[in-house]
Amino acid sequence: MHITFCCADTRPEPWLEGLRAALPGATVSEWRPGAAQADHAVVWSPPQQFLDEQPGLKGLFNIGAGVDALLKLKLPPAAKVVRLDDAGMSVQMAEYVCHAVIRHFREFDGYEADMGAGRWSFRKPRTRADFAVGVMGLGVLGQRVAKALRHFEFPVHGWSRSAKAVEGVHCHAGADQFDGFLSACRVLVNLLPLTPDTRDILNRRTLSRLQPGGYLINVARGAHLVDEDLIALLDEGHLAGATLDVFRTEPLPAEHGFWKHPKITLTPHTSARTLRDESIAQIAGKILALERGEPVAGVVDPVRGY
Ligand code: NDP
Ligand code: OXD
Repeated sequence: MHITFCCADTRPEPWLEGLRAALPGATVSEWRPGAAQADHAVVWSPPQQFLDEQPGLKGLFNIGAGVDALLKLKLPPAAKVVRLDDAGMSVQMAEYVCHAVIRHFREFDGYEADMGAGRWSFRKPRTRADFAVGVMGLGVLGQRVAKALRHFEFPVHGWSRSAKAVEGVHCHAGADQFDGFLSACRVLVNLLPLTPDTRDILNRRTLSRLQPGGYLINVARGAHLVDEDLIALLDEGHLAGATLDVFRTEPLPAEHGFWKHPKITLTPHTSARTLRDESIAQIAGKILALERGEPVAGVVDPVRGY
């Protein structure tokens, strides 16, 4: 069996060594133009030339959870596209989102500014019940985040395409229940995949439906958010703030209005990093399962887009 590796912005050696150790019977090599046909590929943002030269691939293993960039390319006809299914990302996402929600709810930025200015001043405790959190996307990451938020006793709502039952979470589903979901929430967390249905979904109309003093946490993809609508709602005062980890253009261009906005907290697409060892173990296990003709989790439906 031949495994080829073609991942942008990723040092190949540790991945190649890890895959060789996990798949001792396989030949594992970094792709170069003109390389021989492989059986499976481990990829992140591969060039179209790679896919064109590997028409016989049986599996394309994306070393991330989101496949929006991959699905824009013309893929080998028989290849199953398989995304990372947690692989250590959900606990990171839960940490990140809970941190952002608590930082906002407990007004830690305000305390930091006060203490920095030598002011010993208390703020009135806020009521948790007034800070219902809505999680858009109740998949692998969204469910973990929703459950983590419940540990801190926030009211939690979730929204997905198909109906779900998650203990302690008010679940809403489908386009018909979207507006009701939004108006039940004050803090909104986006964990949707980027698809034609979800592009630009965070816009003036939808964000205006959040309760006054609303707060946005976008950890999914930059193209879910209409940037200028967010800035307008922050400046008009309907939204109190936002934490953004993902952007339409990454790295975020130096001139972008998000950088210096006083109500926006930024991180550089780091909320849930791909963990190499966990990812290699998961991908190797799935390659072996596919070779045995067994089903694997995380196979992408190219029509649905996730
Ligand atoms: P999943 O595929 O497990 O979950 C996706 C969820 O979104 C599902 O609940 C799905 O509904 C729901 N959904 C999809 N389309 C719609 C729609 N049109 N309307 C309502 N709900 C919809 O994905 P993951 O949880 O693993 O990952 C989510 C996203 O997080 C990734 O696609 C990626 O973009 C982003 N991500 C960001 C990272 C970062 O570092 N910032 C790291 C990792 C991921 P249903 O359950 O009914 O199918
Ligand atoms: C992912 C990501 O999709 O890193 O996994 O954004």
